[in-house]
Parts: sequence; structure tokens; C-alpha cells
Amino acid sequence: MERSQAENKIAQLRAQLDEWSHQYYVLDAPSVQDYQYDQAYQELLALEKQFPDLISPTSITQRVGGQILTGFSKVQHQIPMLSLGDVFSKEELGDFVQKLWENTKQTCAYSCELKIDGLAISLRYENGVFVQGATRGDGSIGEDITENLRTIKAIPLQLSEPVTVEVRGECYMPKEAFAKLNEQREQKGEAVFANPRNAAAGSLRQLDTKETAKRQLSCFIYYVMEPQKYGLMSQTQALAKLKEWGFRVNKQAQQATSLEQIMEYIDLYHEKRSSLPYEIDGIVLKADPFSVQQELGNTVKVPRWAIAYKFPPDEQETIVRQIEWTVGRTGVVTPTAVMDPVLLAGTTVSRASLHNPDYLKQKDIRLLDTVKLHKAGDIIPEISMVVLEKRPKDSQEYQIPTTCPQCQAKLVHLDEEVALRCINPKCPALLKESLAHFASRNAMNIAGLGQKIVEQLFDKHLIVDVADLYRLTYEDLLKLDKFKEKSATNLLTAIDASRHNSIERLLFGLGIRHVGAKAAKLLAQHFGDVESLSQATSEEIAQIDSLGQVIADSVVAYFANQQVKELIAELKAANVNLKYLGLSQEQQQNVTSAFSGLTVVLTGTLDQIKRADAKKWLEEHGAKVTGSVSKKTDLLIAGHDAGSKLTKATDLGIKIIDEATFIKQMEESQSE
Ligand code: 1X8
Repeated sequence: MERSQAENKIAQLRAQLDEWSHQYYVLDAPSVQDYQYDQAYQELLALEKQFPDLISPTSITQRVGGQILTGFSKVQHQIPMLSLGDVFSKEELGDFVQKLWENTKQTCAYSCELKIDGLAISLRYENGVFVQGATRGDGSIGEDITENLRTIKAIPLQLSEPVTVEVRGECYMPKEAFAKLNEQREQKGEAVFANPRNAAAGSLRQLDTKETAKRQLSCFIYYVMEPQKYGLMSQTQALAKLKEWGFRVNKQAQQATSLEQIMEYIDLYHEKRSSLPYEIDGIVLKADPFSVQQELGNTVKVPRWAIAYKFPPDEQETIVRQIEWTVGRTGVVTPTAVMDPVLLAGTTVSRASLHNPDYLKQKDIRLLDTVKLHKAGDIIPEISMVVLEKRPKDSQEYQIPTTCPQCQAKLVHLDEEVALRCINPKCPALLKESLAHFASRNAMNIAGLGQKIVEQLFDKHLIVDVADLYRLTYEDLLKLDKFKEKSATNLLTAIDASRHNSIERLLFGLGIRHVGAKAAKLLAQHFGDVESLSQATSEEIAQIDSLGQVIADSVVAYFANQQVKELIAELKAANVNLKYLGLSQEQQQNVTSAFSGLTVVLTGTLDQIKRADAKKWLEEHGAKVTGSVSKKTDLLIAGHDAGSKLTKATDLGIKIIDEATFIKQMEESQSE
């Protein structure tokens, strides 16, 4: 084909493909069969290959990604990307509208829109051509994700008019794409995303844009910046113009002229919420006329002319089929409800922790009970209540096990703990967890010896206690799945290297009750070697600054145990270092904890640690503990039955962790 002929054909194919793609991805109205589309696409691809100088950045073939980015550069937003103020009840929404009336001394029309649960994006077009896309970032500076956004088919590369304009909207992952992605990831043994929002965020920040292209992201655009430049008088007009330019605009937007209509809109979409193909977390109400928006203006953070009404958290009913009891490293036996899977706030949920026997009894959860399930902070599945009307007639109170599900030893409550424990030191579940802890990063730091390998070694009877690790041979390791010469040698080298650790790692790794990494370090520094420590009295230990009687008693009881004495002797025989070697450089540099400098709020019921102790510990580790959640809060630690603080923290986008995670981080940060 001649060049000029090719030029014509390319233009024709692009126009046709753009139209089909627009119908499919923007209007949700496919107009051709896949094969017809594919044929035209292949033809275009072939011509572009033959005449590479005719490839244009706005060609549909340029959406497949392929650039490997090295990072994301910063973009300064010319007009800040504000967030929205939010309300959680219709009363509060009514108050907001009332205040609008008072401030403007008139009623006006409102634009009611769905609040898409995705990531805010900003798109710049020059003469109708897409030139830059950015994340919201902190509102004034975002990240340049142009190449990632180019792969999203709902984002036009070229507008229907040659306008220079900046628009804003929300990028999201449809529920279906999310479910498929997680299914694939689970099969590959990769971590699954907690919700579509996280999946979208992860997908947008891929350095390999081919990955982004595979993720089936979409978007809705809802703002035109500087609308007066285009003769637009209201949000309703702006949405119509956006659609005309070729953007994907949410069809559910509606104009309302009374509070009543606004409430109807809320009710309608609250009900339709779960049947929409994308996640929404509320509705956005905007004063429709731009004159009113201008009159009201913005505060530093939010506009005064718009507000988000947030739906109450999602709740689903399901049936409890089983209560599973698992044994952790410290012997704590934790119940988990296993239920019929339900879709809840974007993920399929079938398990919820029941924390401890008291919790289970208090909620009186029984097998075959219908329960209401919600997600605490939209993340952690939690049973809110039993639906008593649906309880089977012959239902019986759930019997808390009295013996360990793994070793059948009798379970006990230590002191007055709510936690149920297996105290059989030979319990396989406990041994496996203890072995994995021993090898973990902040303990003996044996690279390559994770939970899975530990399980195999244990199940193949190659190890029972930590001393056995030092007797493993090359031949032993070759018995493990997928272990070859190299992996076996590497693991042996890592185990050998751990022989030379200073004893604070060993003391933490042994899992002595109440001895976290920090206590282990103090003990190591004070006593210098395991021998002296093992002969210390409880008084001597309790004298050490910041180690109390509880730790002292626990250490003494530990070393008094005959089995422990034998274990230490075996470690010694295996040439494991039993002396304090002084602070390594790395440790000297890292005197601060992961919590230092953070403003932390504790909420809900904690099972394994007293709230006052948690507070004290946090303060000792440089955190400021406050009573209420605000914008200044950095972290919320949420026990179960957490209430409004959790909701508020979720809304403010504050990081939330549960008790188990907190305790893990306490242990880890103590050794840093
Ligand atoms: C955020 C969102 C807005 C809209 C929809 N979804 C969102 N997540 C909308 O206006 N339709 S507006 C907005 C904001 O201003 N931060």
C-alpha cells in the first residue's frame, strides 16, 4: 500500500475503532461483535507496523502499555484537589442543606451524584489531546500516572472538540474485575487485595504499564475545572458537556430541587448499591448553579457547596457452619466462625474471628445460627449479632472445647485471662508456630525459613524443637518440596549464620512469655550470657529498669523448666552463641520504634493486653496516645466491638490495625 493510501486507511480505522471503543467502554453499549472489532484492530496494527512514523500517541493501539517506568514524578495541581466534608445521617444532611439556604438566602437546585469508591484522578487535555494524568496525592501535589491512565479505555485520548481543559473524576476497579483478579492472585499464591479500591490503587501505581492495562480499570469524570471558560453555568450542564467531549459520566446523576427529592435519591441508591457493578460508599450532593458554588467558596480542605453522605456500613446475613479453633505461638487458642460465603463491602467473606471464648459466649453464637456480618472499618469481618428469629428450634449452646484441637491436651485460662491456652509444650501447632517465630526476622533472622518450610520440616519429623534446626543436614533439606541443591545450601548457610547472633535474638526467639524483643535486649545487656540469666533470681531481674515483676517471674519459671535446661544444653552443643555481643551498628541506629512520633488512639475491647498497658507501652515507645480520633490521628488500634471512633477513623482514611497486628508490631518494633 502506498503511504498516502495507508494514511487514509489508518485514519478511517482509528475513527471506526474509537467509535466502537467509546460505545463499549464509555457508553456501556457495545455495538459490534468482538471478531469485527479485532479484525479492524489487527489491520490497524499491521499498517502502523509498516509505517511506524504514522503511529500517533492518540491511536487506540497505544493503550496496551509497555513502557516500564522508573518511578512517578510529582505533579503540582494548579487548582487544589479538595476532599469532601461528610455526614453520616439524613439529619446532618438536612442541616447542611438548611445552612446552604441560610448562607445564600435562597433555595437552589442540587446535583445528586453517586460517590464512587475509587481513587481521585485529574486529567489534562491540550487542544483535545490527553497530555497528563495525576493522582490526588495530598491535594496540592500528586503523582504523574499519565502512562498508566492511558491504558484505561474509558479515558479518551482525544476529545470531540480541541479544548484545553482539566477534568477530574474517580478511577475504580469494577466489582467483577476485582473478583477475577483476586481469584487469579489466590491461585498464584499471591496476596489478595482487600477491596476494589486497594486493587485499583495498586493497579494504577504499576511501573510496568502493561500490568495496569490488564487490570480492567474504569473511571467516571465529574468535574470540569474553570467551567466558565466553556460557558457552563451549572454542574448539570458540566456533566452534559463532559459526556459530549467523550468522557465517561455516571448516568445516575440527578438534579433535585427539594430536600425530599434528595432523600429519595439516597434511599434509591442505598437500595441499589449492591446491584451496581462498581462500589459506592455514599452520595455526593452539590449546589448545582456555579454562581452559588462561587458565592459559597471553599474552606482550606473542602468546598462549602458540596457534601458527601456516607452510607451506613454494609451488612449481610449468613449462616455459621463451623467454629474453628487455631493454636498460636503462645498457645492461645482462637475461635474463628466459618460461614457461608457472602459478598461484603467488596470482598467475599466466609470467616470472622471470634477472638476468645468469652466473646463467643457473650454473643451466644451457635452452629447453624444466622448472623449479621459487617466489616469493621470496612476491613475486618465481624459478626454484629445473631438473628434469633432464625435460630433452629433444636439449637444448643456452643460447647467451648476443653482440649486442644491439635494435641488434645487440656486447655486452660492462665491468670484471669479471657484467652484459652494450650500449655502442652509439645503441642504440634504450638511447636510449628514457635519454630517459625524463632526463625523470624526480629528473632534469629533465618532467611528462607518461613511458616511453610517449618510446617514441612515438622510434618516430615525432621524438626521438633529449635535445637533440631541446627542438626539439619543437606540430605534432610532435599526431602522438602521443590528443594534443590541451591535452596538447600542457602537454607543451611542461613541457619549456620544464626549461630553467631547475639543472645537478645535467641532470648526473643525462644518465645519466653512476656519477653518481647526489647525485654530480651535488656536481659542480654544486663546478664551478658544465657548461663547467668538462667541462674538469676526474680528480684535481680525485676530490678532492671523497665522490666517488671511479671517478666521477672516468667523468665525464672522458664529457666527452671527441666526441658528448657536440656534445650539450652543442646543449643550449646550445636555451637549456638550464648553470649551478648554488644549492640550491632544496625541496632544502634534504630533506637526508635515503629510507633515513635505517631498519634495513636485505642478503641474497642482488647483481649490480650490491658488498655492501660497498651497505652503505657505506646508512650514508652514514643507514641502520643489520645482519646479521640481527629485529622491529627496517625493510627487507630481497634479491638472488637469498636464503635464510632472506628467509623470516624475509616472515614478520615486513618490507618487501622487490629489487636493481633498491634501485638505483632509491638514484638517486632521492640527489636528495632
Ligand atoms: C469525590 C467523589 C465525587 C463524586 C463521586 N465520587 C467521588 N469519590 C462526584 O462528584 N460524583 S466528588 C469528590 C471530591 O470532591 N473529593
